Amino acid sequence: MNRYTMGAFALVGFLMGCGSEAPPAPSTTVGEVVHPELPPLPEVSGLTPMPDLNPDPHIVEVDLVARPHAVQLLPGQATQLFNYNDQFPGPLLHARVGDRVIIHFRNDLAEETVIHWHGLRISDQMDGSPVIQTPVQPGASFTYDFVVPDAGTFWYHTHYHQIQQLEYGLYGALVVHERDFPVFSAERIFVGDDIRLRTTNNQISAFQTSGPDIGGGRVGNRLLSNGRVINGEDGDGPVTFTIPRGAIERWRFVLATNALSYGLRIRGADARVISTDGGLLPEAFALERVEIAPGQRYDFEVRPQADATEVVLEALVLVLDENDNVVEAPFVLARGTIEGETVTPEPVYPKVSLPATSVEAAGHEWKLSGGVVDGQVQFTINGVPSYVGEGHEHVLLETFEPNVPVKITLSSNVSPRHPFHIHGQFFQILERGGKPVFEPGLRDTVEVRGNETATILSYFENHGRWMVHCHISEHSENGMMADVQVGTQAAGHGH
Ligand SMILES: [Cu+2]
Repeated sequence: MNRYTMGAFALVGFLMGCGSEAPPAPSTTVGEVVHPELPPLPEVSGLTPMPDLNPDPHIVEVDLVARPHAVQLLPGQATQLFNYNDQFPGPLLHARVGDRVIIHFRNDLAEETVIHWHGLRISDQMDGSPVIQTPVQPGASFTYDFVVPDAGTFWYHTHYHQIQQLEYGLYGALVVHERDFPVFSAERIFVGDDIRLRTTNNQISAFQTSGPDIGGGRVGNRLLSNGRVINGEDGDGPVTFTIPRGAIERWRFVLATNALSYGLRIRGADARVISTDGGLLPEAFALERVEIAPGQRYDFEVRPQADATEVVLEALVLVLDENDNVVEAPFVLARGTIEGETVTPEPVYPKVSLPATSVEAAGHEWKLSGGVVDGQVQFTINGVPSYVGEGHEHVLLETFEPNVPVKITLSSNVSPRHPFHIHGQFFQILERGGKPVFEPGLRDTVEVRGNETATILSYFENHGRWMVHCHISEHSENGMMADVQVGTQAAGHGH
């Protein structure tokens, strides 16, 4: 992959411009609360979990600190990052659906920050919105405290000066297991990211305020898999492990890039998609590859093929070849060498049904656009730039009745793609360009491709004031971010 030069990603980036929870367990004695004996959560390999400080099996209580941290990404100088608990990616937050999660967060950065729990349908007070939560000052603490309502693969990340703080490494993965989770021979998690490093000293290169980085979002010159550099001969290479023949594994994948979308492919195994952003699917499906945009997640069921010697997880990424043509190149994120044998009972998936999609639903349109205003690139939703720079004021785009289905057509008349995220809610993707698509499962993020439309359906089940924005930080922080109100409950502004 060495022939793909630094800067190639950046240029290409610019050119391209309910749940799975089971019913509550029956109580054996009338009038008495009985906690059923729950099996311990399986290990999720790939990231170090946060130590749980609370002995109560239904409470996960952890310490989390954000601070500068140097990581040896490449030979030579260590790269100065911002990390959670001195880990890159941040430590794995691991819970079971219905658990109370308490995070004692301390900000040891020299700048303000907040944490967003991406995909969790919790209270808006705990969602990390800078409109609701006064950002945590340097040296200050904040306790996030919520019950996790849905099982799935989620993540947590800064929602403050996200262009820089996300690139600097303030993110981690969050796994919520189903109450009756399917049992696999192993579970693994992989977090994909990219980062732009100076070739001279391995430090994060300067942030641009105009040009391609803003137009299409900042794209790196290095690809990361669980914090390891995977491209270039000086990188660490993919995550490696062994996998026995006969294994049935669950692989979870989170894409934490600022702007870069991947194709994902698994070679050497029969792989099926079993879960999307919002948890397990009613029915798994096999595809040669799936597309994933910044912020989205997939879980795969992975069975090594009889004649294979390795199982490989690949990212398919657009790059420039030596003739400056845009081509797609595969990058190996993870490599499992097939070794030994095992017998794995068939995993038993809980029954999942999704909210109905063939329903009468009011149709709304959110127009995603952008242009240059007074020499400055500005992105808009329905013609209005909501959030620009330092002012944490969000336009209230819409008010929705809770539990009433709404169809929203996100239409883009500009060339860059917009992975659009709705906080605190799930939705399903119905159509692209007015035509039905097969993109099953609950989502909290949908990629709206350049000059295209995508139609989603949401029931807006979670009361509160919620951010809606492009997940390309360069777009959201230059205008493409607003709020919606669900129900009439006051959001209780922190300012
Ligand atoms: Cu965007």
